[in-house]
Amino acid sequence: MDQTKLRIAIQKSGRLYEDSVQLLRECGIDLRNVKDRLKTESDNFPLEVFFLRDDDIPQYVEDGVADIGIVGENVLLEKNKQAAVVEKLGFGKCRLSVAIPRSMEYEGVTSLQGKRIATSYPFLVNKFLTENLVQAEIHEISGSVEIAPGIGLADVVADLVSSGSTLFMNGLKEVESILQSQAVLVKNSSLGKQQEQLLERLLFRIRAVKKAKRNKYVLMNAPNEKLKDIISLLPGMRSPTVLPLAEPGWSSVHSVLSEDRFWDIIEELKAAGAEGILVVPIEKMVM
Ligand code: PRT
Ligand code: ZN
Repeated sequence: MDQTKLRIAIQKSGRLYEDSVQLLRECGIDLRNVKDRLKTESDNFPLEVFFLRDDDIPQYVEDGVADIGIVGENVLLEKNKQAAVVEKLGFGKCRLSVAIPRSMEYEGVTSLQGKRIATSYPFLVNKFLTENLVQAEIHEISGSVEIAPGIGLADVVADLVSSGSTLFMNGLKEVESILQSQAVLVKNSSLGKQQEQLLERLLFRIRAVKKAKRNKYVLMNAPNEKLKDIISLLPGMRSPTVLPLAEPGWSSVHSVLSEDRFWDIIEELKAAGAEGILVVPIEKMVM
């Protein structure tokens, strides 16, 4: 086997597949033949990609069959394997929650005492119950957990939720959140030196892509007499770029804005006299 390659395990199909492949592509890593393959290699980065069921990824990374992997924190923690989180990736966000029939009385976790809980996450649910000193019966089922109360298999469920519409459609309501989850990059605990170096290169790119997504490039026209006020509103990487326009008395101001205060700042810029504001996505941000 070629030791100079970094081997990454990603989901073969499902909710994390598209975002995982897209992230690698945004990192400038060419991946061809990704459809219905067990593995593929990149031509322009020493990366080998294994396509697996998400449940198997923590084990593969713990065993070192893959050096790194992309998996949901929910799966990583449920499997309880030795794979360290190196980066949160910002997609696949969901929570593991306890949900009960809408008609059931609920006065806090003690209401779960003696109940039958259907879940695909027995380890995490058991931990939650233990921490809360509640005894309940866990029924492990692998899919369609939300129908369990309706068919009499369980009293309540603990399942992943994102919009909440699946619970709603099944007459359930969320009462406890056990875990907040998103996709993470994990690594084997004893990577070789070359693999560590390749991982550093990959991480550098992932961070540049993530940072770019959180920021926008903004261009606007400003009358020169208002420049001082406008510039004071802009954070920018160092300071904004100011260029004269063909029309005397006007300038073009360029800056980078982060999404947290984006709309507030745009409104303030308008109020301060900026015109023709253009907002452009940024592809990569290397600091
Ligand atoms: O075949 P494989 O085993 O690889 O895939 P899988 O079927 O086990 O997993 P998949 O593809 O469904 O999900 C992969 C990962 O996506 C999960 O482990 C989570 O980390 C993440 N994720 C994010 C979700 C959700 N959001 C999500 N909403 N996984 C599942 N759901 C399900 C949930 O179980 C419920 O049935 O979607 C339904 C609820 O969605 P809402 O929007 O109605 O609340
Ligand atoms: Zn799975």
